[in-house]
Amino acid sequence: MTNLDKLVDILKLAPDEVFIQPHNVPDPDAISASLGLYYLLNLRGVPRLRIVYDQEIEKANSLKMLELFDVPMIRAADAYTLGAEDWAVLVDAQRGNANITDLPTEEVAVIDHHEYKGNQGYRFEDVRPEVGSCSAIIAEYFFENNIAPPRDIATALLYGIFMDTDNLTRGTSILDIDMFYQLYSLSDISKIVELRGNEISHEDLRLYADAFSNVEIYDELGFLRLECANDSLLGAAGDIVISVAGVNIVVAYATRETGIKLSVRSARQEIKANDLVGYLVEGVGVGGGHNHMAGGFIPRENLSEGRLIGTFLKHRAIAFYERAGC
Ligand SMILES: [Mn+2]
Repeated sequence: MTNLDKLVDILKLAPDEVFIQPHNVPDPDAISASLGLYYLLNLRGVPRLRIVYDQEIEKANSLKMLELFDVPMIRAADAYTLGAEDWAVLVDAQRGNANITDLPTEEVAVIDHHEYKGNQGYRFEDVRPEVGSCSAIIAEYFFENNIAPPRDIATALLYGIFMDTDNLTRGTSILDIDMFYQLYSLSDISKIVELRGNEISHEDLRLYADAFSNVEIYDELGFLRLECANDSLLGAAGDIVISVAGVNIVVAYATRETGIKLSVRSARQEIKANDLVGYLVEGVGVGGGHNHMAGGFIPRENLSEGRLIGTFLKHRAIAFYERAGC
């Protein structure tokens, strides 16, 4: 029995609808993994299937994906029939993570590539932190069951692998490379080119320009402040700063009304992004992620007025960096 067989057997027992739920503000990897899984479950006859997500999709390439691949995703606020009698399959996220809203559904299954948070009552779990993208895991569900992904889905999955592994250079596993290779010949490269050409919007460009003008560097550490509420830009801006010569670790942050949003990148083996973010938010917030990329949040009420957030983060990041003996 393959993973897909097991998952389908479970989901066929669902009392009502089955929602595929990626993390909030879905990125290309979350969107393509959800789309691929939707296709497979539909093909295998799981009834009353939908994809639901919370919060706004902000990035230009994510929006372009919805349009190019006709992704049937709905916002939680528009899912009128969603309730406690429905089941959910979490994709590219796990229960208890800061980046996913706990909807009224029962979370019966999880497919993810983030750090394993333990079984949270799932009947099915496939969590592989060593894999660089959730799209590669879903691509494997196709190939190990001898199901050829349709061209659009192959293309979406290929792009998901591309984005989450930063063009096969970040946290890439053999599975990502294998799946990349298998998907490549089935994909429409002109759509990948179109997506690459839609990675930032005109408005993003202005926000980036402001942010890059205030980058501060301390040895290999880069600090970056974004003056906007658009969370998904934070990670993307961090990716650009980490490509600066000499910078190997980036702490990017944005202040919002409710608190401080953090995004951390590390290209140094000795400094794990998830450990660094954990240190930054210790006692004041939540955070987690992978060795190379991680995120966090500090609620505003946990920061006293006298503590300047930039100074607070720099102080902690430098302490962590120096303790690691870098
Ligand atoms: Mn992912």
